[in-house]
Amino acid sequence: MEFGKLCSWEKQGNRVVFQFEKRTGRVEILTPEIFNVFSGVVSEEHRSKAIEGDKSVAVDFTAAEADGAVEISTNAVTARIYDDFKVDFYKADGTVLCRDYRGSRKICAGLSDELKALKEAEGHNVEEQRTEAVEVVKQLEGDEAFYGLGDKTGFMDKRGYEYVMWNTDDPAPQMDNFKSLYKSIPFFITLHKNAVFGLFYDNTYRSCFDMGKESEEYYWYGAADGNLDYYLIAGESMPEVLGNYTYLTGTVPVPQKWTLGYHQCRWSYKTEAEVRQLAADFRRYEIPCDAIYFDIDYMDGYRVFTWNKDNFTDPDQLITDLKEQGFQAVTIIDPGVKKDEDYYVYREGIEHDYFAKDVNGDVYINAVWPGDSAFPDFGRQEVRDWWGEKHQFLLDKGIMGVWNDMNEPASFNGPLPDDVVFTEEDEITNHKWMHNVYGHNMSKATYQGLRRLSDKRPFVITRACYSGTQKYATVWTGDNNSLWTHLRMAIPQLCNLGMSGYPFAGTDIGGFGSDTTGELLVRWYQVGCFSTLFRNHSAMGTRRQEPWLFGKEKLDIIRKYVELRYELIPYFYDLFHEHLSTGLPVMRPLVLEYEKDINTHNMNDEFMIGSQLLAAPVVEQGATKRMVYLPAGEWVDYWTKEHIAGGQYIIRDAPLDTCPIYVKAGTILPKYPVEAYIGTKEQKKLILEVYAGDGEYEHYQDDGLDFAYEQGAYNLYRFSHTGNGELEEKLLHEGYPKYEEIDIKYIP
Ligand code: MIG
Repeated sequence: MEFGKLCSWEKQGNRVVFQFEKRTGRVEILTPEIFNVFSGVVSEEHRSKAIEGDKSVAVDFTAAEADGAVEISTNAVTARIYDDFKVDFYKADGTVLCRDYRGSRKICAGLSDELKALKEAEGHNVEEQRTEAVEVVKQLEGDEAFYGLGDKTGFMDKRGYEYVMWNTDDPAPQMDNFKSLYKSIPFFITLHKNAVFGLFYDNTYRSCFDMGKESEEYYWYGAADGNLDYYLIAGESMPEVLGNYTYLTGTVPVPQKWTLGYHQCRWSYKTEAEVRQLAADFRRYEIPCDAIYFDIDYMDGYRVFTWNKDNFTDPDQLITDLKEQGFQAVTIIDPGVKKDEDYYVYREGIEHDYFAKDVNGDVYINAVWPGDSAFPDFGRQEVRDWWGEKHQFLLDKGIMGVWNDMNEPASFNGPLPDDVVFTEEDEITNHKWMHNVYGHNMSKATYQGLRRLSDKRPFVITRACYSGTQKYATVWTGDNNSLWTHLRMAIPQLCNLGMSGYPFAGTDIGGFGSDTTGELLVRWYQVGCFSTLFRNHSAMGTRRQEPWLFGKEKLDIIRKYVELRYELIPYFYDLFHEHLSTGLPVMRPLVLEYEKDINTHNMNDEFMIGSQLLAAPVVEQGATKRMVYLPAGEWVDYWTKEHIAGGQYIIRDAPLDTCPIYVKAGTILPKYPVEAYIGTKEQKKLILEVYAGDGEYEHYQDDGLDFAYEQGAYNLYRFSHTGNGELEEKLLHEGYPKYEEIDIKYIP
């Protein structure tokens, strides 16, 4: 994209429009802290899937020429725009946020002479540049750390790595060198010594994020096509930046309470007898559990919205019985619709022209689980509406959640060609444009369908998504393996999802592919009980990994952590309520809470739950002790109740039954008594653990089920104490039956 010299500029409402020699560009001021940089290629206006509605507010800003640039200022941010549409951003006090790089990129800039010579010998032109249609190169000021970017492999700080946004289903073990996974969330937060900010590149084409791998001088973003369309998101702290990002792209609605319980999955529980046995085993071994999953084998020949009547003679009765025992059923739904003239979903899709086409105008067919299949063109509202209505079939059976898989979209006969015809609302376009939002549009269709057809809060889980899908679906990280490296990776992966607007997420506990061990499984539960989606899942052909299959000692430990999760459900629920107004995740990397403390900047094996609990799980085979970093402040060991000063590393015993957990002094921690399941019943008793110190806590209570809270059917309590164990209670909002009992436990 070449712009050339700046010829003229003018203010138009909340935009400043620039005429360069070769192209126009503009800067739009949405809020004092959110600036958009835009130049149209495929459209003159934004075509955002992530941002819904107009997010701009009335902002006072100035625009004037100064020192060879046009300077745009709000009370929080100054942008300076130069020739070639170079843009530099500063805080109001003049601190640099980020500046466009003025040199030209060199693919081998980061290589030693030796490596360059090697590359040349291999036939590479070492001076050659790999350029993209849309490219933004930012100068590295020196000490940047990068967070976010969704579900990418590796560690918390993404500095020095390169990633590709192209939703990908790759069954190989996902290691640090993987550039793309299932999700495309083109947003990251940059932290440097004096400032923090976010960049959100809202373009759905295949894109590259080089976070300072190619060079020590710059980091760059490039997209294969589409508009130059990105947001500089400022804020005084990481939480503020994240709050501004979720202001733009949305937050996760408060979920049904039972979804925060424990979920059991397997590819697949294949027969009615097997499912009944599973349910009975949970109650027999006294492992609390709220959800049982039906993977692809429940269907008739993998035809979505059908049921296999050979293996499940009476699914309606089965689901009713499960519900009576406190289990909610969740079914998988893939996007591929089997090409079969005798199958109603395929026939309807053909009749109404709902499927993607090839360039010749024929329905595009590729193979997935059902064999040859057609792909719904979810970019159109009428297709989403149709798909949504199809869920009546599942709701009639009492299904409480829908699990969307394979929606990258994955395909068995090679990838979908770039030119497969898809629609973006009213515009005919192609796979290249729509690939990364296929899962987004499918999740939206599912969410909206469930919302229309039922009064309950929709529970949708998706594997593929884009920025903004958090409004419609929970996510899991796809096909990990039963590897210690993957248990270790779960922490940065989930924390970075949280930093990308996805607080509701989980990994397959125990590992999906390959065989787990008892020790690995136990350690995985000790991480998983703190992840918001708490689900054990494993692949066909691998060793089974239900909690009771590894002997009594391990079963007892697993029960201890599942029970801990059930005690903490009101805390998790409160954190979702808090997320609504702040955008903050539930599971948090330490850096989000303590960004000024450099020890936290690339901490990959500890995390916070909210701002009050810190977990330091063991993620190394054989380890029975671990080093724990406690940030400044006073902490209480959750197990021994010993007080420990923060701002230091300590060594904690961590035999197999111990996941070190610390509570901030003064915490008021809400708990429920442990039960076999949360289900849809009312909680009558609240326990408050009050830790010595002083503190304040807001607790939210509603029916955990439907949307009555929108009409005020909820309670909001504020509890506070000043150290003597006396608790003060204030009801900030009353609209729901109060607890019959609040049990206060003072912990000195
Ligand atoms: O090609 O439905 O990630 O969770 O069990 C594999 C079968 C298809 C991939 C999902 C996994 C699920 C499996 N699916």
